Amino acid sequence: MEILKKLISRRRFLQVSGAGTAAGAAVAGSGGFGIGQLSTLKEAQAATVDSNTVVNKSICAQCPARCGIDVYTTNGKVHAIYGNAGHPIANGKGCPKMHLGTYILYDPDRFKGPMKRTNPKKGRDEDPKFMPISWDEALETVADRMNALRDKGESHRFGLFFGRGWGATDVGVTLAPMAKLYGSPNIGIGHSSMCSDGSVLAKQMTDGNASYSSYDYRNANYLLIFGANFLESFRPYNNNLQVWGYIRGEKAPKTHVTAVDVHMNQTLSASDRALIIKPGTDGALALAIAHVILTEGLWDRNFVGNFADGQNHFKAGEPVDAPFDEKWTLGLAEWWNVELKDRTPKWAEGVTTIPADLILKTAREFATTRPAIALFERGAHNHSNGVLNGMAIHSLNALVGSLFAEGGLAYQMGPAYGPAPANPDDHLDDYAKNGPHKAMPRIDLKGHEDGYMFAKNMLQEVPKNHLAGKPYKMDTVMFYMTNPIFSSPDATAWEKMLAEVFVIDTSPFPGETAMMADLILPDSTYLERWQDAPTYPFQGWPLAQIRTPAIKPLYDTQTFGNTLIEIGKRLKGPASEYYAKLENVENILRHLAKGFEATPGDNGVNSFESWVEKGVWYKKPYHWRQVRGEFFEWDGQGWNKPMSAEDVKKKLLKTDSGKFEFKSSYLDSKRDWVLAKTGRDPAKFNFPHWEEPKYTGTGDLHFVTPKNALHAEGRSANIPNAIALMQPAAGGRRQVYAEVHPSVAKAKGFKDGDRIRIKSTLGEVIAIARVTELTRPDTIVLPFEHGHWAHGRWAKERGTHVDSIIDNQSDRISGMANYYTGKVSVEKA
Ligand SMILES: Nc1nc2c(c(=O)[nH]1)N[C@H]1C(S)=C(S)[C@@H](COP(=O)(O)OP(=O)(O)OC[C@H]3O[C@@H](n4cnc5c(=O)[nH]c(N)nc54)[C@H](O)[C@@H]3O)O[C@H]1N2
Ligand SMILES: Nc1nc2c(c(=O)[nH]1)N[C@H]1C(S)=C(S)[C@@H](COP(=O)(O)OP(=O)(O)OC[C@H]3O[C@@H](n4cnc5c(=O)[nH]c(N)nc54)[C@H](O)[C@@H]3O)O[C@H]1N2
Ligand code: SF4
Ligand SMILES: [Mo]
Repeated sequence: MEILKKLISRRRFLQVSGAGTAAGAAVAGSGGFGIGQLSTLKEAQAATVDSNTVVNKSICAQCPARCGIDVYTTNGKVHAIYGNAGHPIANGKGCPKMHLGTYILYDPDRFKGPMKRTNPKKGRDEDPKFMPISWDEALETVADRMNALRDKGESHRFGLFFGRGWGATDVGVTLAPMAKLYGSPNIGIGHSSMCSDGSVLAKQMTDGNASYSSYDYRNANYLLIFGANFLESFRPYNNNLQVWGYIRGEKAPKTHVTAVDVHMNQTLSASDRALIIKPGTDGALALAIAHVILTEGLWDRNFVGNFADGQNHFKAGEPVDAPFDEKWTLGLAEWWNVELKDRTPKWAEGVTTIPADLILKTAREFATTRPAIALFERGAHNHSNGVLNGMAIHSLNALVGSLFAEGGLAYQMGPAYGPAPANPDDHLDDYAKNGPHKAMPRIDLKGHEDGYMFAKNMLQEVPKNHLAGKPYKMDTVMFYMTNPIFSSPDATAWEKMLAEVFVIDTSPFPGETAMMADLILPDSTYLERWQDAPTYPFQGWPLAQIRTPAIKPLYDTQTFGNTLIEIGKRLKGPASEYYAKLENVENILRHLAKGFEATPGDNGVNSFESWVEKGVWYKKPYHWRQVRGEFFEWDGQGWNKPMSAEDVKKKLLKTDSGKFEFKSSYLDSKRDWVLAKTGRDPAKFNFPHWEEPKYTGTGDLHFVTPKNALHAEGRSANIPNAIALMQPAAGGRRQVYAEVHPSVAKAKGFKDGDRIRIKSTLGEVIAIARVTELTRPDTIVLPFEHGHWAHGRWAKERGTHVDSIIDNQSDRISGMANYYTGKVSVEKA
């Protein structure tokens, strides 16, 4: 603490003596307003000196981009947030949400301390009648329940569900080990199957990396974007805006962009070519592009290889039997024979509604404007055929040789963290090692034959399984940064479950989960807490940022990591020793930072203190590179060290074959299960191939409910500013509109601004129509995040809760929830 105090006073000193610099940095971050334009420099300096302003480094929490921020606090009040100029993702800049953090901190509806429910009845219309209690009582209550369940041999009936996990202090070192130490398969069910597991699994199936990709956009000459909203949501949004300015402005040659979506979002309107596709059919488009690349001989011979005789034998409609010498890929000729030979642009036009000539042009451009990247996200994989679509799209990267290449895509390296203060394996008792929980499946049936063998998580399945008692009933469930009762498909199913079990919420805000909770253990908001966060995949080289509290918690709240440590200390047996050794979040951070001593960051960060001061540790470059079909490792000077095939397999192409697999060995590893559950053709089930999506519902319109720039997942609905700025493309103000095509409005007899009723098999909702040609005639687009029945005064009962009418159907392979695959009908309300 001494060091910290010193640090803070040193920072204050710097601010006072160098006021011009601090103000200057802030001005640069705000987008180029000179202070002189607002007031004289003298006045500005005087104001800064008098105001006793402290700037703390932290991390924005409103989306997974994890931008480094400078938090300005004057006389104990946080009043401004700018991008951290020394942070490689933010670069001193912010997206439109960054500054809204002050509204989160000062949200008048925040919980003020721990509370227990006194009304035993639960439901939307039941006031929980929360009563304030002490932290001690709150923590004891949780530990007592956990200990009692364990005494009965029922520890699996305690679950901990989480959404946005940040890093070691809230998940890696605190939450995840609890599963082992206490003994429950349900500790640590994440929300990834409601988020973007479709892309993670598609990568795992083909190149063996269960991860999102990192991208080298600045050196790419072509971007082909499928169902990822690059300029409104795709990660890291703030940096995407910056990179876009460069690749579409300064860079010569300008990077060409073709974007594929179901409506004209901001990404499509800013691209060179916008392809408006029928929902669920991106795989067909990607297969046709692959078809053209092969028939026209445009594949990368260095990476993929070639026919033994050097001729191109890929001819539409004809199988090949000429020998093909593959280099870093597996199964190309077989893929052609079982699938690609018939996937002509003409065929794809019939499936996708995109004209064949545009498909042909896109394919030729993509393959000849290298380096080229094909990227995709939720739009492409939120369907029953999602993993197949993803595999087809990612295969395009292999065909043009973009994997691990300059201007291509790779995977993220982890930070050089030091070891945690304790090792869970040293604190396991006999129950932890051999208890009855060991034989229990997870409540979400992840990895179970009756469930989802390949899935990472299946949070959306929990209420269904619990209510059916299959595999069993839960007793106590705790939530960290997830609110599936609002955000999962068939969200209302959670209401029935949460009415039956003991619910613990850790949200600082009165969300829907909290309204069903028996106990509230409120987290401090992100501007009040210590926390670490390694980056989400960015440019491959490692980067780890730190949250430092800008102010002391305003209320009687506690950082979630510390809450878990305090619960852990109260558990019976050696688990408590583990948590006692962790001490607290700040201590964990100090241990992590020890790793930086041996590996100082490029910005000089080599200790806890310097990490706190700079807010980020990072170390360039990315260690590996593929150049014209050869792989090299960084040797300290350059990518000079040639890699052996075994090395490539171990570090980069982590499949059974050590190659990019068009023919997936990972999918083949559960062949019988896949065939039984999907009914797929045994000849092609493990190749990227076309399968009709299973649309849910019986209506005549596709229902698509994406994010927009002012969404902070489901978390920002109580921010009045964000509401005011909603949906700029469609002209929203305080309202969120349902975008409907004029032909639909005409046929159904309503006009722009009318209230409409949207009906699915699960129910109906009311929305306000924005009649626009920017959306397909067969699709209605209504952004997510609104229509809360709790979550604060501005969030409540404003807008439409879309997830209450979205069916709970998942991709059988990835487990990804099929958010964008429902069919609805609309009528004038
Ligand atoms: N502003 C903002 N940014 C965010 C977030 C946020 O809440 N707000 N959340 C973050 C999170 S958690 C995630 S997972 C990412 C997700 O980032 P994205 O995947 O970019 O987000 P979505 O809006 O879910 O979907 C992207 C697009 O898919 C389109 N789409 C729907 N169906 C189809 C289809 O069948 N084919 C095609 N081609 N397109 C289709 C939608 O119209 C939408 O424009 O965003 C992150 N960034
Ligand atoms: N229709 C439709 N549905 C979607 C999506 C979509 O695009 N369309 N997007 C999907 C995606 S990509 C995702 S990732 C999920 C996100 O959905 P969730 O996993 O539910 O995550 P959030 O909506 O961010 O909600 C997290 C909850 O955490 C609480 N919270 C906020 N701040 C804090 C904090 O500092 N500490 C703690 N302990 N709690 C906090 C809030 O009460 C909030 O309700 O939604 C999915 N649902
Ligand atoms: S991109 Fe995400 S993390 Fe970065 S400033 Fe915007 S909301 Fe915050
Ligand atoms: Mo997500």
